[in-house]
Amino acid sequence: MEKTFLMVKPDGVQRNVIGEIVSRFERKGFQLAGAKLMSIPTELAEQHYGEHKERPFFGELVDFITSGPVFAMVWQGENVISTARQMMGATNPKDAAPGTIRGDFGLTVGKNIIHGSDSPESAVREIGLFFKEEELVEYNKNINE
Ligand code: FUP
Repeated sequence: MEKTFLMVKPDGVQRNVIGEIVSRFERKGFQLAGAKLMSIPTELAEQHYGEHKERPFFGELVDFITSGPVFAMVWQGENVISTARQMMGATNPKDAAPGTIRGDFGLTVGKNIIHGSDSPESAVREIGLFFKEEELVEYNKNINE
């Protein structure tokens, strides 16, 4: 079953929307496979955002994501990678449609509430960066049967 890595960023944790965000993915029909509240070490943040290393906002990105706890999650289900991205909305909350997570809760691109893997390759990479195999749980909720 397809899996993706989703993370409520420090601004989302501070704004008390962890529950709301988890609830949206649950109600959609996706299944939670792992989750933890954690502080991201600088080294992990730099690895996670490695593709942006040369961008001018890289330093701010790493500072922000390490500025407070995040809620890291693995979700699974049919087309979860692209559907979760749709549910998150555009990267810049000013362009994100109402009804999406960023459209409803975010204001600026620097603080856009949630991260989600953008491809099968980044999902595998990011799940591996944040979770050990034994932290992920396999169980059957019979949702789509
Ligand atoms: P997304 O995949 O939607 O998270 O977006 P990107 O991978 O393009 O960007 C990663 C993060 O960099 C975003 F969540 C916000 C931040 N960012 C900026 O701060 N400024 C920019 O101009 C672009 C992205």
